[in-house]
Amino acid sequence: MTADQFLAKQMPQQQEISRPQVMGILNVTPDSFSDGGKFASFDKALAHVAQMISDGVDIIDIGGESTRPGAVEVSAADELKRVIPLLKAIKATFTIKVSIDTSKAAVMAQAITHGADIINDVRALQNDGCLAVLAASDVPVCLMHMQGLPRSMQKNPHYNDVIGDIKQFFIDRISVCEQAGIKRERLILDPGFGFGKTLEQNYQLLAQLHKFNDLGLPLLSGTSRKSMIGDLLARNVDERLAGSLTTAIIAAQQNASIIRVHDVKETVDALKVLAMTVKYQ
Ligand code: 7PM
Repeated sequence: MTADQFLAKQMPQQQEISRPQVMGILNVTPDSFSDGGKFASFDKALAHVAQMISDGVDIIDIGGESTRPGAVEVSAADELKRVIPLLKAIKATFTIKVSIDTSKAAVMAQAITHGADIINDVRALQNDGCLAVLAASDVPVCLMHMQGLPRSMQKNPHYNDVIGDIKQFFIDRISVCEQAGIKRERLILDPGFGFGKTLEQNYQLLAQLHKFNDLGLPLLSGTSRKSMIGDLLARNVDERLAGSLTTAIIAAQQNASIIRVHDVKETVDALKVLAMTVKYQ
């Protein structure tokens, strides 16, 4: 399946104009920053999924490894324990696309076996074995850009040209994927807001997201509740909704295909309002 086929709505409602798909974040790590502890248990996670579906989510993103700046690494065994039972339960209970946020080949392989619809890798398949696992499957994969590693990436981000450097990274990774047997049509690109970028670099990327459209692949934008909003506005994580919605709209206006968010209901509303204006442009 190509990423575009994956993203195509099966039967668009008559009044529903095209809008990006909303990816709802389901964090299952105990230390996840925004929903910390709140959805830690299995039942609460499933209840959160049910709520997001009722709020209009298109894809559920399950993250088992905290990628927070400064985070420590999690073992594959721990990640598998957190992610796979939840994936199985979601697939058994609901009809919804599920994305697995992982950088580990073993987790990718198990996730694909148990019905994951997309692999979301903040390390863009650079870890050992990941290319081979994806090549043996046909699921779409999101390649995210990150400068440095979570532990230290926010220390001193540097680019010659933030758009140009990230675009070159995408071109290189697309080529590596194709050589490994992963068709270009399966790829989704994500500039990785907050992953080794200053506040100014994050906003330049957001303003110029459209410059990645010439690569001809779907774009994913993930800014929800991030420091680029909190630091600009001096807001705590639970006070970043207005900022997050604004960034979602700015990304959608530049043809982003997937918007990754915590606040599904509000984002779907905002995107519906935007979509209603698109036909008159
Ligand atoms: C703590 C801090 C926990 C930051 C989690 C995060 C992205 C992602 C994440 C993204 C894609 C978050 C991040 N961010 N995957 N995973 N794109 N594709 O804010 O921007 O959710 S983790």
